[in-house]
Amino acid sequence: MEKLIITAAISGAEVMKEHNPAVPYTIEEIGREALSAYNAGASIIHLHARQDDGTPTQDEKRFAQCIAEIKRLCSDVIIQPSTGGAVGMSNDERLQPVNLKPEMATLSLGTVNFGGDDVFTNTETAIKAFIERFAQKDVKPEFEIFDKGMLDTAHRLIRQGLIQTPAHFNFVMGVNGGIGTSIRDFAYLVDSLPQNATFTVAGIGRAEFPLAALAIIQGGHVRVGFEDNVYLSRGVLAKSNGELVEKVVHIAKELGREIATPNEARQILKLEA
Ligand code: KMH
Ligand code: ZN
Repeated sequence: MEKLIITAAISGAEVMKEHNPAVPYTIEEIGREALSAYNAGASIIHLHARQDDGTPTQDEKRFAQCIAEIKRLCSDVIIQPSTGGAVGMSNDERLQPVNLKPEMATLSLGTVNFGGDDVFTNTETAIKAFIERFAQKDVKPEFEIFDKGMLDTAHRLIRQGLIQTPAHFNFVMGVNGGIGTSIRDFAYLVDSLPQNATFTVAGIGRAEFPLAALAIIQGGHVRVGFEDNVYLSRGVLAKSNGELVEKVVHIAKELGREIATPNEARQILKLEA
C-alpha cells in the first residue's frame, strides 16, 4: 500500500482559543503549530490565516507572511492554503492565496449548510471560476467533498474536461449539514470516486480518529488538526496539532502503514518537486 500522507489542518477559520488555547492566530503561533505537526509526521499543512485577534482573513499579504514563517521552520513541507476561508467571505476574497502560487490549495465542489444559519456557498459558476484561476496559477486543487453530490459534480466536470485527472479529494465528514461519519457513508464516498483518484479523510470532532483508521486501512490518506477537532481523546484537549498527528502516526504504525515524507507525498499526489 502507498505510504500515508498526513495533512495537518492547524488553524481553521471557525475554531478559537476559547475552544483550545493552542489554536494559532499570530504568525509566530502559526509557525509553532506547523512545526509541531511537521515534526510529528505531517507532510501537508492546510492553512487558514488569522489576524492577531483571531479574525479569519484571506489577505494575500498575511498568507505570504504565514507561508514564509512555515517555510523558514519546515522548508520542505507542502503548504496548502484554504480557498474556503470563512463562511460569508466573497469569492474574490477567498481566492487571494492562489495568487501566491502555492503547490496546492483547497477547492470546494458545492454548497453545504454549516450549522445554525451558516451556509458555505460554492455555486457551480464559482467552482468553475476557481478551477480556472487554479489552472492559470498552476496550483493543484484538493477538492473538498462535504457530501456525495459533490463527487457527482467532480465526475461531471471531469467529463467536461474542466477537472484534470488524477484528481485528489478530501472527504470532510461530520459537518452539521454534510455527510455523516458512518462506515457506510465512508464506503459510499470511496466507491463513488473517479478512477485513479487519491483521497484523504477529515473526520469532524470525535469522528476524527475512527475515520483516520478507516482511511489508513482502505489506502486513503488522513487529515487531522484543530480545524476539525481540538481533542486528543474524550475530554482531553490536544496541547498542539503535533499531538493529533502523533496519534495518527501511532495508529498507522500499529496497522502497518508507513508515513510519507513531503517529497513522497509530492510523488503520490503528482505534484512537481
Ligand atoms: N471554513 C469553511 C467555511 C477549505 O478550507 O477549503 C471552509 C473550509 C474549506 O474550511
Ligand atoms: Zn479549511
